[in-house]
Amino acid sequence: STVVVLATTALAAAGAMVAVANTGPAGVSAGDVGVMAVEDDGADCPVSLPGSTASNSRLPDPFTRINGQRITSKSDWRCRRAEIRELAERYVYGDKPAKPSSVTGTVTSSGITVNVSHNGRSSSFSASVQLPSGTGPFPAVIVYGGFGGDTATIRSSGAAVISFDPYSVGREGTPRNNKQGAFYSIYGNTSPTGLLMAWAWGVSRIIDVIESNGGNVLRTDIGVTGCSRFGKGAFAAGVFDQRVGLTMPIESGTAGLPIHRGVNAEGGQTLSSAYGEQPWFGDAFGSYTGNPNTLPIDTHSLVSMIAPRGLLVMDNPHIANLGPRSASVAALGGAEVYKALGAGGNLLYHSNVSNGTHCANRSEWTAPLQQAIGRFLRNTGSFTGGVNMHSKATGNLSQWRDWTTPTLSDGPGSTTTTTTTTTTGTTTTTT
Ligand code: MCU
Repeated sequence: STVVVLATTALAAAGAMVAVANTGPAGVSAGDVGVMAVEDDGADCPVSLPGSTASNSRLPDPFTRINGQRITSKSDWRCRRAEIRELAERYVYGDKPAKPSSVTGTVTSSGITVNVSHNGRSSSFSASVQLPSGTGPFPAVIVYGGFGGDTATIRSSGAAVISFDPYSVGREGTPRNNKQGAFYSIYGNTSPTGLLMAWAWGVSRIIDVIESNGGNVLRTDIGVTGCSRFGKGAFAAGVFDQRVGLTMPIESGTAGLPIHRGVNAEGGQTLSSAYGEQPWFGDAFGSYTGNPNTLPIDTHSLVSMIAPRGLLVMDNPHIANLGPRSASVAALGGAEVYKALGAGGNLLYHSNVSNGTHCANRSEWTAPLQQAIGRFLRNTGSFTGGVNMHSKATGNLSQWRDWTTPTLSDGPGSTTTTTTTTTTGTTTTTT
């Protein structure tokens, strides 16, 4: 049994005060879509990051903790996931700060405004809304850039479309030491957090406003989608906010789904090219573009962070630059966590499309999109998960892993964590 005492002041300063013990779900039933009421259900988990990492040419085992122990129970996943989150922030994306001290705004049938202030700084941004027909409050899909997602099908499936301009939160075309946009107005222009995480933070703040002010217009059944660089963004948004019930990255390419360890060799956009093209990745990733084997996670770990929530990956096997084989390996690797949690049917990787035009609307994706919105945002109908790969780009997970998938028990895990906040401090007890 270990006891970790964290200083109350540090937590309060981070805006992350934990008031209630939250041990999460004891396990995930097959019908569970895993949406949480909070952005980060594992915020109270104790995580000690490693000082250095070993090189591993295969995908790191998602089921093995930083301390080397494998998890044994579904309830263990919550705090193992929190480790992956911390690693992803530190090595790949940069930190996503907890909810700012003030987030206010409005929701109407045509738009959302978001006003944020924190530590004496404030910023705001807005997004437009298009409702489906019928009576609200409606679920909603946040569409990065307003394009790339099949917005007509989203609306005819009963969900609103929120057109989010990610550049209002994190602009492209700036040097890393002078980042711009609503996120950087709050956290500083030299913040090492990259654009993908800044954009994800913007999505989380939109969800905050829907939570507090959605009224009869929108409810917090939230999907997120986007194509290409906005597919990279939509993926990160779903990874880092557990209130997102349906994540739908389209043709995301490097810095999105494709495994870092495979994308250069496959002929996709190289890691260094993506790192240099825009500050999408966090600044810290610059040390790993030439040696991804030393990263303690890979993108399959990010897929696993979405589990057991709905995930529909749409990819294009006809453009080598997108690294579609490496993207399928990430989905296959992450799917092992979905399966271990009893939710293998909640993920679909679909690249079986004939039209090779980048970011085209594709008829092959209409039915999966309709089903996903029904199942994960409207709680109606069923969703067929799995892998539907085009023969042009078929990943093979067995070449990429040296671990097996455990049978996780439903009972209490090998550790249980409880957090109690008192006037003298926050105590996290792990037994
Ligand atoms: C696939 O996403 C990106 C790609 O990483 C970039 O190299 C290229 O410039 O733009 C793509 C994109 O966002 O297209 C719309």
